[in-house]
Amino acid sequence: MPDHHVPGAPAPQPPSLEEPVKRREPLPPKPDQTGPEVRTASGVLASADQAVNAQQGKFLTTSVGARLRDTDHSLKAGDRGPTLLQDHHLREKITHFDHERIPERVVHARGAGVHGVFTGYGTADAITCAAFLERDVETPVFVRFSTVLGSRGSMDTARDTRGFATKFYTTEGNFDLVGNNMPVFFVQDGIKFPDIVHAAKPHPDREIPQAQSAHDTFWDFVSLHTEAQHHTMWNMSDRGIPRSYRMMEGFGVHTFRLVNADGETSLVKFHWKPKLGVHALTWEEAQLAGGFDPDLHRRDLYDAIESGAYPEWELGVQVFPDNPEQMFEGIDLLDPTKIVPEELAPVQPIGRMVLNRNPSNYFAETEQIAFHVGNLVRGIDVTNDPLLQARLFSYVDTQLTRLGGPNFNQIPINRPHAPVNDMLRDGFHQDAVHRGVAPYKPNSLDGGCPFHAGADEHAFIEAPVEVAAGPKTRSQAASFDDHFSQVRLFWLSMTPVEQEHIINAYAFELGKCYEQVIKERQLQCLANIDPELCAGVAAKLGLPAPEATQPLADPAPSAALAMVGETWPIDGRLVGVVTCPDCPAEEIAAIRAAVFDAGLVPLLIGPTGGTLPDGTPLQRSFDTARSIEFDTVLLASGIAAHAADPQVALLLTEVFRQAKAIGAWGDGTAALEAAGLSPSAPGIVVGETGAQVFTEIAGLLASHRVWERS
Ligand code: HDE
Repeated sequence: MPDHHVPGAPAPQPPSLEEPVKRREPLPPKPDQTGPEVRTASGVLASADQAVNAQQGKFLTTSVGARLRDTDHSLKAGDRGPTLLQDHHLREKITHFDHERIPERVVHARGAGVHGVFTGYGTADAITCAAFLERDVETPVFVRFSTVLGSRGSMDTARDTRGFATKFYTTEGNFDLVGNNMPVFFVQDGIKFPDIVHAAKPHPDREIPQAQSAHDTFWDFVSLHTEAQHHTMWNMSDRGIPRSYRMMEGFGVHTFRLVNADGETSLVKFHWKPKLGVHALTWEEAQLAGGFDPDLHRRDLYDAIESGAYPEWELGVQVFPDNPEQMFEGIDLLDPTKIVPEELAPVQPIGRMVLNRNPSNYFAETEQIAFHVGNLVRGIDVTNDPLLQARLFSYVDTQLTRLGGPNFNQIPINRPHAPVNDMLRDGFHQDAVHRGVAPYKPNSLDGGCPFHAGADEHAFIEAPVEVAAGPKTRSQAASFDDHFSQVRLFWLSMTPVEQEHIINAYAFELGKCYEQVIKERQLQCLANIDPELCAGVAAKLGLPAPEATQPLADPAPSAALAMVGETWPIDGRLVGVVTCPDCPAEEIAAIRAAVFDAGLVPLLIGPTGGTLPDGTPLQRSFDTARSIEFDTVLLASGIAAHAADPQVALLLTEVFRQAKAIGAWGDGTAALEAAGLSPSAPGIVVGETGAQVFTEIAGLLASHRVWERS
């Protein structure tokens, strides 16, 4: 016996009589105790190198590291005999496979996530003490973009709202900004969320249609529950079919409460502003992509990052005084179906986000990330918005089923970059190896650890705002009752081409409904928004346009809502170059170099796959190229022999119809003629050399489309 102590002391040190209050690090384990060596879930010693989380070693092994000789044949009684139950490798392999899937998200199931970094500008110091917003503080982030309605395998380009959820791994804990690409929501109160989602998801009997709102149950609900009309019009606008995740705004939707170092509060709405501007697909592109490239948006995001065209956003806030009414210029800040036009409250930039790393494993990162609107940091708090309040409950709850238990924040992608000492214990998939015996407070056995943090020790602040007393009630403020004036504001803020797209979208979606009465009911809603809108949709449906049943509001349009009319950077845009073995090699090399140098990506399209005679690889053949993936198409000199190829004509007519620029030099113009396109049409650039044509095309791309053609 090395010493004579009596075994069984519960802790490494005898406890004090009084509760310990002196701050100290957690106690070490008892001398006889040691946890397992710290290893990752993949059996490798933990280190700063991310590779340790990946599987290791040259040999195929079982999940507990035994090397395997053969994984191609099960263990049988003779080579024609039955499989033996003792084949533990077969059983492990099949059993694990049988359980590879987890429930997909009940909404936002389809998504794409990437890593990046956020840098604070320090411009928010006066309104919040959040450390990550301080000047030049860099914070790692993971952003997941998503559609709402479709299943995990659905198409990226369905007409839908897009999720825009950002996890900031700050030094004060994780802050999740779980927003959308539209600033308003369908319902004002979280208790209606299951209703709108049940209405918008596929019909429960036949489970169709997938990933879209063009069906009876959606329009049944939104035409009856008219507070949904505002969000519905955003969905019918071009915002519902983004060109790219890189070209979307993001919105926190709700009003949040910020708290500064002096405890003063202000109300804010969060906005993400994309460096590349806000751009959409055409409806034709969106539908074609559903078949030709259902992964268009995730491919675009990953490819842009891989090619070094890092997507960027500025985070900004609209700031409002925290008055007891929580109103601003007559707009109820707690009503998530309302915006505050930027002309009334400008968006003030507070930081910049650059997305610069793709995930290495979709499941581990994008699928297992768990966002929660309650993941707040010091200086950022919630308001009483009744939609936000329900979300505070929902986001933890849903992970219990989806991620299989209460320890989902220990999954690597969810782990904070701040020390955790939460006294939460055990449960399925517990990954931490806790020490100590006293996961309770107050304790003396663990030396009193962990301790409460003081106000000067970065403790989270619940702003001590007044809560107005009142009777318990299932009702809402009268200011929530206006369901139409801001929908009209949005409609009046659109340019004519955007208005035309909105009319077409309503007509398409309602045209897909079976029930006449639902179309009529929605037309009545449109009449209460705008007579021209209503008449336009009614004409396409072949129905009479009803009169408004209430006076139309007279809001001032907000130019900030329109997507057309400015020019933007064009980094990462895709340039299709139609070429063939007869094209002069030096010209193809020159145009590729010019496109790359401008920060865009050239994709060479040839009559077949393979390479050009000088070995330059072709990325697409006439069979595999389709209009949707190119922002512009160039016709190289030398393609005359292929000018009449029907696939080239199809490509050009689609690109032309989609109002995208087309360029041609030398005898490349023969393909224009064969496709019946006039070289003098708007947005068609013809020139002597590829470089000359490309320079002009780049200018056109900055406006996204050749609008006069649409
Ligand atoms: Fe969500 N929402 N939501 N939502 N939401 C989820 O959480 C919910 C709402 C949003 O990429 C779920 O982890 C309720 C508004 C995004 O992982 C779930 C209500 C906004 C994502 C949930 C809302 C959002 C979600 C499903 C009404 C924009 C994807 C899986 C009270 C501001 C996050 C999950 C990701 C996901 C509930 C309303 C955005 C079930 C109850 C408003 C971007 O918890």
